[in-house]
Parts: sequence; structure tokens; C-alpha cells
Amino acid sequence: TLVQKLLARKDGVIYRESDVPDYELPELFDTRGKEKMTAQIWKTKRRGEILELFETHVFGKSPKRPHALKFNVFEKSSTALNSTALRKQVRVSFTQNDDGPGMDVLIYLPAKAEKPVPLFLLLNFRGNHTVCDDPAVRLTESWIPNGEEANEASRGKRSQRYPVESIIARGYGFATIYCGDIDPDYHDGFKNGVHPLFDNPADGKRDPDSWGTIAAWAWGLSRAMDYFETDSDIDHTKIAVLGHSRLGKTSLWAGATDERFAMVISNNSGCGGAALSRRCYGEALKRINTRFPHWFCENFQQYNGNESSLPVDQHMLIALIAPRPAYIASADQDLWADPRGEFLSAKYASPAWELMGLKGLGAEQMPPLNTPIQNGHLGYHIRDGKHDLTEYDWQRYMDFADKHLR
Ligand code: GTR
Repeated sequence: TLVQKLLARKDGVIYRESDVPDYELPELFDTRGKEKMTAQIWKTKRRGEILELFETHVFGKSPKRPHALKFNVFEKSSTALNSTALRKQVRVSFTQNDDGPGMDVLIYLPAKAEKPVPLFLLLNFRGNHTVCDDPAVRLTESWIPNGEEANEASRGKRSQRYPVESIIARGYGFATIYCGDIDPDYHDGFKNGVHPLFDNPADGKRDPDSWGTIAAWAWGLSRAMDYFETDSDIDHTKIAVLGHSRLGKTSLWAGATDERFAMVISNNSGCGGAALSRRCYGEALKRINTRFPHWFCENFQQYNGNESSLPVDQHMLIALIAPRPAYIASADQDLWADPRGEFLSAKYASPAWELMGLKGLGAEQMPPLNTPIQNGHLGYHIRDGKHDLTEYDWQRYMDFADKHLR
């Protein structure tokens, strides 16, 4: 509304293209002027350099897979969702202790499809039981924001975002984890969630490049992948990792750090996700790092209002997914997430695919509303409507998966 726009202007939020500062992006193919970038140099050198820059300055460094990791398929049914799906619920324990820290993975697989099946993996915001109204889904025991409780009444509360039936009907599996099982989404100095299992600084002070909450969530997605590798009903070579908003920032980081993910999808991920930081459009770094000081590593704070000195920008994050297919999506009313900045990021990431002889985005201009670009290895759409994950978005992701995961 007009009032919101005026208030935003007062707070210095940029919502007009003419207010975007001039900027120069760091070079994707920087070889210090020495050689010409080749697919080989990218693979053996440049990709690793960029990954390290993101670890050091943006998301922080995550631990490896813990030796003690344990999987327990604690519930199973072959007659879920009116017998259209197999359901499995898996407790992934991060330590030897079954009752200790861990996460529940809720999985639906199309009953009729030939196994192993490809699947979409995503984190959810409020608990696995909110994804659909299936009474067999275990209620989360983790903390939920806004004083919400996990109870019978909250089953399926957020099913709008998760069209599980349509996904099953198109022959894909669906797997989800509550992000709060991995790390609750509030700043407590990294005392709860998965961080204290691995962080034990001698002086009690964390390093400025220690992993934040987004990195922890991405780490959890990799632990789900560890499980998929052991499940013969699931094609672990065809897992698409998807996320909306803060969880879209997370799916990008999961795809960058873990090359086992075959496809990566960012839905309205915005600042610190697909959007270019240097545009300072919408949310921008100072606001995100102030409201959510736990999401990124401490080093990221030094770029608040100082975006031009960042050694990376977000097109480089998307490029880390190449040669695997990636999809970036925006919504036209979601100005906070900078739709144009998300498109430009995809456009400037595209040379990474081209370097490997693949078609990237293949578009110079933003497409019209609801007109997906999907004929290369990098997909993009901007749909009409608000910040959300909708049936329209899902159908486009499945169209894209049909081309690359079948
Ligand atoms: C907002 C935040 C965004 C985005 C969003 C969400 O409050 O400013 O960066 O992550 O939350 O996750 O829905």
C-alpha cells in the first residue's frame, strides 16, 4: 500500500529502481588476470575459492557428517494419503543417543511409481505435522515460533504451501523436515539446536566464520541426503532441494555445499539468497543482520551498509550449483526480496553453465509475469502475487524436474 511504501522510504528501504546505487559485481571468472577461465580451472580451482569466500564471509563453516549419525525408520505405511503414497518417518539422530538431538524426516513416495523414485526435499517452517492433515505424522517436540503449539488442531495448518497430493500424482516423492528440529529460529547465542554439539571454543567465543543458523539448516538437509543414500525406494541421485524465503537461502547453500543434490530451487529467497546484495533493494544487509543476527556468520555483519566491499555477490552462489540444474523464482509483489535482483543474479550466474557447454538462463531480460524460462539448465519465473510458495510455483518446478530428473 501507499502508506507502507512511504514508511519504507522513511526507513531508507529502496523500492524504486532509480534509487538502486551504481555497483560493480565481483568477477565470476576471476583468474587474477593470469589465464582464461576454462571448465577445468573452474572445477579444480575457482569453484573452491568462491565456496570458501561464502563460508568465510556469509554463511560460516559447517562441520562434516558426524560419525555417530543414526537413522531410525520409526513409522511406515503403504496406505497413506488414500493409498496413493507410501509414508516413512525417519528419526535422524546426530549423536549416539536416540533421545538426543536429531530431526524427523517425513517422506511420502508415490505408491504406484517404479522405485527408486526422484524426490523433492524441503525444510518447513512450523513442524512436519503442519504440512498436511495426515493424523499419523509425529507432532514435533521442538520449539515453534509465535507461541504456536504442536497439537491435533495444527495438523495441516500450512498445507497450502505443500501440495503433496499433486506432487505424488506427478510421480515425485516429497520429503520434509522442520527447520526448528535442527536449529530453532531465534538468536540465543548458539546454545540450542545443533551448534553446541560441534562448537566448543576453548575461550567460549565463537569464530567470526562459525556457522550460523542457515548453515545449520543446510547441514541438516545434507544429513537427510545421508539417509536417502541408504533407502532403496529413493533415487538419491535425483534429489531436488527446494526452499522458500529464509529456507530458500538455505536450499541454495545446501546445493552449493553438497554436490549430491541433483537440482536446486530457490523460491522467493531474496536478501542473502538469490538477490544481488549490491543492489541494496528491499531488505538489504543491515536490516537482515539486525533482525536475524543468527542467520549468517558474524563476518557478514561487516558488510552492513557496505555491500560494495563484499568479496562475493549472490550470482556467485547460484553459479556454485552448475552444472546441475537450478531454478530461481520470484513473485511480483514480493519487493522485500527484490525480484529483479533475483533475476539478475541468475543472469550473471549463467556463464558458469555456458562454460561447461550447457545452456544457462538464455535470457537477457526479465520475462513477463507467469511466463517461465525453462529451456536451459537455469530456470526462472516471476509469478503474480505475494511472498509465498504456491501450487503454481510447484507445478513449474515439477515441469523443470521432468526435463532434468527423468
Ligand atoms: C523475512 C525476512 C526475509 C525472509 C522472510 C521469510 O522476515 O526479512 O529475509 O527470509 O522473512 O523467511 O519468510
